[in-house]
Amino acid sequence: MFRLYWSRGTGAFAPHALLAEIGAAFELIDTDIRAGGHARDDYLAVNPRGQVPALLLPDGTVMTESLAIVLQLCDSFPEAALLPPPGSAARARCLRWLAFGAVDLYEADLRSSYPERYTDDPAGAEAVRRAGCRAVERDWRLIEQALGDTSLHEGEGPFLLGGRFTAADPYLAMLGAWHHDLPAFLEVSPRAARLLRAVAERPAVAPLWAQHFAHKPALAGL
Ligand SMILES: N[C@@H](CCC(=O)N[C@@H](CS)C(=O)NCC(=O)O)C(=O)O
Repeated sequence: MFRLYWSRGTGAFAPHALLAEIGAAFELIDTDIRAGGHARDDYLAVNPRGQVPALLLPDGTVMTESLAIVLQLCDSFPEAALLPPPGSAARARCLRWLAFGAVDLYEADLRSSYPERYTDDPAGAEAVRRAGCRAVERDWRLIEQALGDTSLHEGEGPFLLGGRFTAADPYLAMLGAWHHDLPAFLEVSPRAARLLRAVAERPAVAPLWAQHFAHKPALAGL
């Protein structure tokens, strides 16, 4: 049994969505970051960095880092085919945009959400936040372009690989749901909006999409 330490609307969404897609047995452990659950000693013993998500594998191994968790789940359930075969161009595209999301865009989101952590000058926090928002917007322009590249597409469809759902899709959709200006973002990014909608509507994901993001009115009209 997997144990996912989660909090609503956080980086726990991507592993949560994949566990649901796979149909794996898992238990959710609420680590509500709004209530400081990530800073409690019992959680710091799991992830000393005090961030969610964390995943306890069935053998008791602790994993942190959303990207690593996603890749571990893909490897552990090859029959779910959540990534194309190793070495393929299609897998390369998924890995490229997963890493871009986890390393560049996630970090830009954190700068816009926690600007005070990125400067020791309290007066500079607002400028850090604005720069983080600009980086988020720049990164989404690149993803919007990538979603329009149909050279590797398997059929018409909304996902990074066209009609084929992969682990990259819930990861990117999660990052999209965090955008600091959702109405404007969805307006100027029709392909991203379509991706978010398609992920949100997947039968296995829909209930947990609501668990994570129902509090965001701008996502209601996807
Ligand atoms: N690199 C980490 C980042 C995790 C992260 O920053 N999680 C946020 C929620 S999305 C968090 O725990 N924030 C609480 C805090 O940093 O105090 C990952 O990909 O898992």
